Amino acid sequence: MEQTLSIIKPDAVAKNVIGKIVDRFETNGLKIAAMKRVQLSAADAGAFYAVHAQRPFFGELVEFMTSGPVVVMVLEGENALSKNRELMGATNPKEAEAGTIRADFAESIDANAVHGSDSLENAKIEINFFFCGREIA
Ligand code: IDP
Ligand code: MG
Repeated sequence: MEQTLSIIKPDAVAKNVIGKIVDRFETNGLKIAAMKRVQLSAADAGAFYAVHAQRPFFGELVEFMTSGPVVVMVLEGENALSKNRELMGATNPKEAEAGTIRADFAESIDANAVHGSDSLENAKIEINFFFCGREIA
């Protein structure tokens, strides 16, 4: 069984579509093994996205990710990581395939509704960033 980290970003939380996004995961065979709603500080968002620190959009990304609460989840299931990436769609919602979360709920390349881990190694790091052992069940 694979685990991956998902975040419902501030734009989607503000649109009140948490349930609709969670439904995509459950309908497609992923289990919500952990879930909480949190307000990230700039330090939190900067640490979480440290891999992007040198990218030109890093400042905007931190600003956006702290603009309102997010919902962080551990998704669990067979091929959970690639299944989640598939359900998310492309980073730029304008390029995302029809029926994906980003095509249906996102407006722009920065405010793109969801985050998903990009490798099993990063998934482990990202899950540990947000959750302790007893919160994953
Ligand atoms: P991903 O979320 O599809 O894995 P990444 O390349 O890892 O995409 O980028 C992380 C996040 O940074 C994106 O989800 C998006 O919010 C933001 N981002 C990526 N590229 C741009 C850009 O060109 N301008 C503004 N924000 C961007
Ligand atoms: Mg990424």
